[in-house]
Amino acid sequence: MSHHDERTFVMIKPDGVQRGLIGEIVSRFEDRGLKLVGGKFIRMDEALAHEHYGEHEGKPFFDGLVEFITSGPVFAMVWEGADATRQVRAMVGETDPADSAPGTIRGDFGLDLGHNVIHASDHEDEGANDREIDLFFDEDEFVDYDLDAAAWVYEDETH
Ligand code: D4T
Repeated sequence: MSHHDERTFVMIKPDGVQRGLIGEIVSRFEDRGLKLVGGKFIRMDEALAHEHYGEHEGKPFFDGLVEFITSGPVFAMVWEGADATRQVRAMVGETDPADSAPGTIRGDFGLDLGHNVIHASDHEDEGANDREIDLFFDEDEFVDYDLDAAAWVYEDETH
């Protein structure tokens, strides 16, 4: 079942947590048929924020971004499934909620680029998933189990 086990990193940002959207967002990924393999509710410190957003260091919005992402708890998760990285990014929408289609998470729950509710690893940046998963999770924090619903999500899974 190797093509069903692609892992992707997702994080509900402080605005999403404060607005009570954890349940709604988790439901969307569950409803899609993805499998939750790891999750943690944490407050990011500055060092972690700098590492996570290192590619943006020096840009005008960087300091505000670090301040925002460390301003309250985030809910970090790893989801698994076929083509998971690309599918999750499509469900998340564009970086700017104002450009995001209705039906996407940012298109349904955001209006402002600086408060875009959720982060998900970029499928066009090949190393992003592994890098971000490693940054937030240790290997022993993943839960190994069979998701029974997978037999009904995937045609080639056995019942
Ligand atoms: P993240 O990384 O948060 O999922 O967002 P994206 O992958 O969709 O977009 P990104 O890395 O380009 O931006 C990271 C983060 O910075 C905020 N931001 C971005 C901002 O406040 N002002 C800006 O001009 C840009 C480009 C929003 C997301």
